[in-house]
Amino acid sequence: MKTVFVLNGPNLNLLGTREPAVYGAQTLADVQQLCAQACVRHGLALRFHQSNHEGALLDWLHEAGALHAGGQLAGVVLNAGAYTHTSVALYDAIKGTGLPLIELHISNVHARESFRHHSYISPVARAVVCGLGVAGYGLAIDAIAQW
Ligand code: CA2
Repeated sequence: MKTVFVLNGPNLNLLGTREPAVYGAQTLADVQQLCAQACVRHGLALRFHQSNHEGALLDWLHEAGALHAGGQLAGVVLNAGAYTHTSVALYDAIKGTGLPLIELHISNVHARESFRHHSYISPVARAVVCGLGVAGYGLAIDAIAQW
């Protein structure tokens, strides 16, 4: 059974507690459940994580990279939060490991502040899902299951 990593960056632990107009009312636990259901549908194992620390995200990307090298990875869904717009380190990790990865944003970042329009992840992502709310997580896993 191949594994899907779903990685969530800074402040996404606050999902469902504030800014419901932007991010919706569902919590990160709801998102984890939605991802687990999508993985069951496709016969995939799930690793679901959130951290407010860039280094933790890097460590999980490296772990996913090791699984990828061993042919045991289905793909990665990464919502890097604000690190999307700042992190050369995440760019380097994804590029260096050759990870098959979908960049995900709950909100439509292009309809928001201009500092959210640039992404260090997009050039090294296979696809970008943005603006579909938390439903995007399930759709991203559906896409990975077809790779
Ligand atoms: O739309 C997305 O998924 C984002 O990746 C979310 C990030 C933001 O910095 C990106 O530009 C777009 C922020 C996550 C913060 O999540 C919160 C949720 C509820 C309350 C406060 C923050």
